[in-house]
Amino acid sequence: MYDPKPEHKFSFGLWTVGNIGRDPFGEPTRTQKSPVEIVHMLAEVGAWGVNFHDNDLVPINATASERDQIVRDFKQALDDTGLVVPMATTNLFSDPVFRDGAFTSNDARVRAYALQKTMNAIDLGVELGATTYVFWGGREGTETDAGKDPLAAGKWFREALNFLTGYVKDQQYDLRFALEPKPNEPRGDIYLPTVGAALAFIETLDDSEMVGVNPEVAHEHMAGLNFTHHVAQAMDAGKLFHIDLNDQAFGRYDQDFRFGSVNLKSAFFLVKLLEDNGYDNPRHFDAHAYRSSDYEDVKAFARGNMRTYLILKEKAQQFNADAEIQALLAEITQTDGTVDGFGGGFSAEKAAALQAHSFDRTAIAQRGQPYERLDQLVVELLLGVR
Ligand code: GLT
Ligand code: MN
Ligand code: MN
Repeated sequence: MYDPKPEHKFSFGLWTVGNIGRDPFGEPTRTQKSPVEIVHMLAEVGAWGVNFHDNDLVPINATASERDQIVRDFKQALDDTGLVVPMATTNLFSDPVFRDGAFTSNDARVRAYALQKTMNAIDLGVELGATTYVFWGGREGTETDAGKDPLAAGKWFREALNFLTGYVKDQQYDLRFALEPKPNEPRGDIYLPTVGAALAFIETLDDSEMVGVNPEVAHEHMAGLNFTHHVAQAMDAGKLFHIDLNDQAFGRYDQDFRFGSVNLKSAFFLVKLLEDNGYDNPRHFDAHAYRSSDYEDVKAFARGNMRTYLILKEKAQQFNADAEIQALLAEITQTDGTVDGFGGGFSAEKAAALQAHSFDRTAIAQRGQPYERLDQLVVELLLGVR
């Protein structure tokens, strides 16, 4: 009953299950798998979709004929397995040319090259079926603010996105953009560090209706923030085009752990938010297995992400059906009807009536708020004793 199905839209990047366990201190611990092998591995564990950066699939130095062969083989693997490509993105961070950023590099040639590389990568993504295009600006930032004007950087970033939505429209592609914020790493500070910053920036774009966000659990947690609240704000704005699910201890580097492996309770409230509100875009696990894992364990990792999500989804249904929990919620939110007339939009009459209304502040402050009881019920639900 916790088996993944296509309707769950569970996806993985080639770079997630394909992660070879390299870190800043150590060499790879797993051998490199080809994109075709990774597609088959994802099919074996029951995933629905596979995402990629241009260079996860086509090496940066590939010739045109090598590219075509790689794309043919990849399409064949998709056909053989039934996997789809919901999302694609550009690697604008690995090559040394991007050491000072891509769209926000101080070097105009780098900014132009980043546009060229992204247009080519958009073509590749669309050719393979992608309808969401992610922008994670890992190198868009600084170590020292002595060398880059943050206002100029914001202007360049905006110009780049305006150029690229123009390109998508000109090509008549069915493609939306999703900006993925992160506060730092690999840069000392990354521009547009949080979901809120990205949402505000999007409203300044020429084609803002084509641009949403791709929030990642780990990235808001790195900033010490409540991920669920940020996702809710994105949903409220109609901008939750995609989501990167994983987990992360607060205050650490970007750990990209298996979904639900660290902060189970936050994971529960996140799944509940998504499921209660009919989220229907891809659920991407942007995570990787521990460096100590072999590929059998990588498969266990991949299955674990999806299984935990589905278990939490069931727990959310249980929460909604639990009479005691619902009674407490009703008690917490119940009103006595005395202020019903003040809700909704402004009117001069309402304002006058509200100003004339007398509140028994002391009585209101004494009303019970049984959040301890409620939270303990959630804990017991999650611990499986309810
Ligand atoms: C990189 C990053 C992720 C982004 C990927 C998309 S690449 O692994 O840490 O959070 O989603 O560029
Ligand atoms: Mn991450
Ligand atoms: Mn991510």
